[in-house]
Amino acid sequence: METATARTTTNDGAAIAINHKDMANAIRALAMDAVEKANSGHPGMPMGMADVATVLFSQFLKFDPQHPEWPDRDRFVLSAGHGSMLIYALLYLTGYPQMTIDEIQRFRQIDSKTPGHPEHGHTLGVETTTGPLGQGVGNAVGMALAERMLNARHGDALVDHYTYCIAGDGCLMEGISQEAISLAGHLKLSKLILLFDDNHISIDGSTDLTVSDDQVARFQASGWNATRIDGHDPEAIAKAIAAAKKSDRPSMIACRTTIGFGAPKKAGTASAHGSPLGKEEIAGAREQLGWKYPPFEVPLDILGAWRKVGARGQGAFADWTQRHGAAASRAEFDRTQKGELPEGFAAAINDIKNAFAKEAPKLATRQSSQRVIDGLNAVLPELIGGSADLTGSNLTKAKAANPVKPGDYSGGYIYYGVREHGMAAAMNGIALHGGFIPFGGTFLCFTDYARPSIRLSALMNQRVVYVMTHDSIGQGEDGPTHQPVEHLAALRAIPNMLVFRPCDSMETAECWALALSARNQPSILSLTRQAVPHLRADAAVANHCARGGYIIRPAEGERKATILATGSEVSIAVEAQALLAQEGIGAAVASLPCWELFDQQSEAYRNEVLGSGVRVAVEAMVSFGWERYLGPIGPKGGGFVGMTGFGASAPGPDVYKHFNITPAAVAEAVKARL
Ligand SMILES: Cc1ncc(C[n+]2csc(CCOP(=O)(O)OP(=O)(O)O)c2C)c(N)n1
Ligand SMILES: [Mg+2]
Repeated sequence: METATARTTTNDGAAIAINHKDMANAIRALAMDAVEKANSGHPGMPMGMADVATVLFSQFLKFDPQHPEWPDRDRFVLSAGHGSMLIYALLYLTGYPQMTIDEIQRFRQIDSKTPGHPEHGHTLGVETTTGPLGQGVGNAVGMALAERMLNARHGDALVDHYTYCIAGDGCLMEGISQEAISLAGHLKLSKLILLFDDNHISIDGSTDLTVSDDQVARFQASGWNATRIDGHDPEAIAKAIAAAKKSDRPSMIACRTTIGFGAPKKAGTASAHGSPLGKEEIAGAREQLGWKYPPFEVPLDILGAWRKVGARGQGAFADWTQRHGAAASRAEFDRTQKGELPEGFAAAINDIKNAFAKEAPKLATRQSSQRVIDGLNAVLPELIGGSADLTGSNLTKAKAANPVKPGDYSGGYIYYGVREHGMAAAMNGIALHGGFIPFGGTFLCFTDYARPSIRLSALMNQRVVYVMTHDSIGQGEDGPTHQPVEHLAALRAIPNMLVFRPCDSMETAECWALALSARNQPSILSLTRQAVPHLRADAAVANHCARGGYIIRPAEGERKATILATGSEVSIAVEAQALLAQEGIGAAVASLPCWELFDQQSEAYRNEVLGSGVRVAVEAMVSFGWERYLGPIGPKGGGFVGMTGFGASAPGPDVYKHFNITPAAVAEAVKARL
């Protein structure tokens, strides 16, 4: 490898010469030493991509370690999250105050800032949690789109930055990458630059074993600008990035690299991928790289050069701060950056609820949701809707919302196409970027297609709202492929996720309000295709759903039983209550639109809602999870009326009858236990 000299500029614009090779080797040494000390981790990728990262950070990336949350910073996404030591080394070297050499030495240990894979919200400077391969590519697309959308609202003075993403062979093999790449190409996200770690190696060995794609041609086919370079040649890297920045399309740079670059025996092989190199190999690498220093020691001149790189952004940050101070839209910009809801939000929700209370409409909850979306459109401009090609079914588009188009990002509605996984990952990116609250629709059944990203919304504490309609066998004719039965249980199992299943228009408005108010949590809104009766007779003000569950119909006379239900089955419970009342049996109906919120209530409140008598639940899903409220389910235990297997194709009401999810069945289940 040549000893190239990269040029960078200091804060005051003076050019300084720094030794590229030493700077890149500092990354390599920290990566191999940290993995060795932890006796666990992935040295190969950081060692291979050290040259690319050094050029990117020292010459291009706009960032300021003192202000890691600067809204107009360039975003750097390490999609190949197993190479976490790459970003940790960069954060340390460029001087993020939190990332000390101690933290590098505590790589992969409890409570360190250097967990096995980069975790957003845990380590400053980590823009998104990566590790599940391909996710970062989808996040980067969302970030690049958010940048353009925010730019359309606030102009170049406040928003004008790039999104860089490092992705490996694995990321590009994952299906999600195709959805993301295709969407980015279509939308012409020209400020998105993907650096492909083209090292021909993954865990099983050479990528020849598994993939023959021409990646450059593949990206070009999706409307990207794509080139191939030597990923160890700093000048080629710099030239390619500079060209990419000028492109009118998103850019992919295939950087041909050697995994574990510098390791005498393991370089270029899968054995450099995911385990410590070992003492002998590390000693050999030190020699080969010309790195004479002990573990975790970066000599002052090299560290100093890196710290100058870290200081490069100070001037740009100061300039931005001035522009921000003078910006006409500053208040709105700051509010949406903080993620605060506007003053008019509560009033808008109340208006919607008042209208529902007055009309008492018999609507599908997806239709009620459409009314909420329309009602919030003017008040909540940061709300960015979308659907994975089911706009007319999910009813996610506000009538007044304009679509986001290639080159025109002023709209508030994204036609994601049939790309559920890509949509969810992009929504994570939009939420992470800041300035917006994304929501997107598909059928509840197809949360499976987006689940890995949904899980990451929860893990990253991101406010992403999943509008999931056609939420049961009530969907009808499309049959069991389209009828969710296990999905609510699976979604309720995700920590930090709010799963809402409102029963009527009033609850739909309340659940939307709760989802939007949950600053650090994603939400699922599980909504019906079919019309449901209006059940809530009360005036609008109190949000009953805020407690997750409540008595929607008290028992007439002595309360011998409680019927628990969610969503479309609450009306079945109410009918069952009437059947029981005819026989003099008092039963209360509890609506449980959000288990997670209900479980946070006091034991006394929960006991009051659940009742001390017979408990029977009705939900057109499998019973999995209901034991927590019913105790053991069985003839002598709690009753459950719902699904035990997959659904069937027929008109919705017929399917309910076929599976015996009826008021009579619920009433029978109560009586059998009295
Ligand atoms: C979705 C997903 N599947 C599997 C893995 C396990 N895994 C981690 S790295 C890796 C190989 C990735 O190959 P590549 O991106 O080429 O990384 P390199 O070996 O070049 O560092 C695999 C299969 C993962 N992290 N995420
Ligand atoms: Mg690879």
